[in-house]
Amino acid sequence: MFKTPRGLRLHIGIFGRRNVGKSSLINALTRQKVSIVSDVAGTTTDPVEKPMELLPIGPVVFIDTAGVDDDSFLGAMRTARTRKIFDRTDLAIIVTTGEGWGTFEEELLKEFDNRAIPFIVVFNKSDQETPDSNVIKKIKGKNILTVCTDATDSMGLFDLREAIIQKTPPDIINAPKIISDLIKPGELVVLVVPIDKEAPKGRLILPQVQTIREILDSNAYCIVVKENELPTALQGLKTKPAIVVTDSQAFLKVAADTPKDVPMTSFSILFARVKGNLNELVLGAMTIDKLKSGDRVLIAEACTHHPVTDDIGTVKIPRWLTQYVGGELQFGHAQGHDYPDDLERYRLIIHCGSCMFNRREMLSRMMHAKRAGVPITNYGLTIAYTLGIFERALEPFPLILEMYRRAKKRDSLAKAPQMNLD
Ligand SMILES: Nc1nc2c(ncn2[C@@H]2O[C@H](COP(=O)(O)OP(=O)(O)OP(=O)(O)O)[C@@H](O)[C@H]2O)c(=O)[nH]1
Ligand code: SF4
Ligand SMILES: [Mg+2]
Repeated sequence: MFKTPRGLRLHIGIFGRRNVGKSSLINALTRQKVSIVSDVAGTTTDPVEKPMELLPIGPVVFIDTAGVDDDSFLGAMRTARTRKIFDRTDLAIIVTTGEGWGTFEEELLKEFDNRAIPFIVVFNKSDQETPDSNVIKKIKGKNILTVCTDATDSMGLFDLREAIIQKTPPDIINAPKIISDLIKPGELVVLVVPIDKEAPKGRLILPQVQTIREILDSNAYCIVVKENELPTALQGLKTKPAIVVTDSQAFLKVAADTPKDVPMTSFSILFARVKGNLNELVLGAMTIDKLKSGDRVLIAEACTHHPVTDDIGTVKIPRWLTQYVGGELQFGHAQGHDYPDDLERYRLIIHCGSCMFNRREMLSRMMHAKRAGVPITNYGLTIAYTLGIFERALEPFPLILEMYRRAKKRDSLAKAPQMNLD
């Protein structure tokens, strides 16, 4: 059966103290025994993910978490893991019981408020405990949506589903466009896909497939070529393409082979708009000019594959960056959902296109970077910058190009020696 990739699903995280019935709720919502339920506090130790279709929202993934109030050593490790789930939660469900509301739940509210994550409060075990009326009054005063459930008897689940639909963030329903705002119906797009050692066997990767799908949805059409076939393919065309999109590893060759009047960019720059914030990532790339020998650079990749020879994250980007800076840099690497807590150590973070992540996880990473005062950019922008084709790669986005030019001007004015007016 066809499965929607996780990066495109609404991530619903279920949080709360131990034993309040988080796992029982997930099992009741999905009508499956996804998580082990027991009356022993601390039963769920590792996050459990359950993808399902929740109409009318569509594909979602429920994430069951370990109880967060455990203060033993092992509990602290669980807590750290559960915290990481905050980073990818689009919608949170805080589970408590009638008599269980306390400072811990208030802390969860604060955390979600700070992160602008919408949430619902569920009073579970309502067959045993009635929520304290003062607590209900206080929560409702804050305009928080509450639901009472009995997970053992599936009571209140209809209300909970309704609440989830009501609280689903609109950017999930109206996800940012990959390419459809850059093309018109009937136009042609040329996609350049190198088939090298990193290419998976027998298939294309997700960003390429999603881009093709959106071109088709826009009633436009595309051709897909390897970088060496691009000149022949362009020569054979009767119509000029609306845009050429390349894997950023072939950027330099594709920039040279694409006529100057045809806009050109990379998949990872297109995805910076979908998964993160292109403006900020463009400004982040400007830090490359400020890097000095000895600076630490973090390279973060959402995939957890073993590096291949000439791997983009571990070999190519470090090599291009070192050549550009003209001195040795210190590189740190993060893979999958792991992301260092001590970001302050780094001068710059360079992230992959994060097609495997949901948008929230990339935005959370950008938020952590901002809080630590560390600029962040992505692979495609870094490659374009170090190869001297940054402006060319931003031409399809005139407003962002304009913003970049203004920021560059400000930087060079700040660097210029001040005139002595005495
Ligand atoms: N009476 C009643 N019991 C419930 C309800 N929901 C869960 N339980 C029981 O409460 C106990 C704990 O349920 P779990 O679903 O394992 O709780 P949890 O929050 O996942 O617990 P941890 O994984 O330890 O954090 C089990 O014995 C459940 O059968 C409910 O609505 N009513
Ligand atoms: S490394 Fe990043 S951009 Fe590349 S396929 Fe994996 S998640 Fe997607
Ligand atoms: Mg559990």
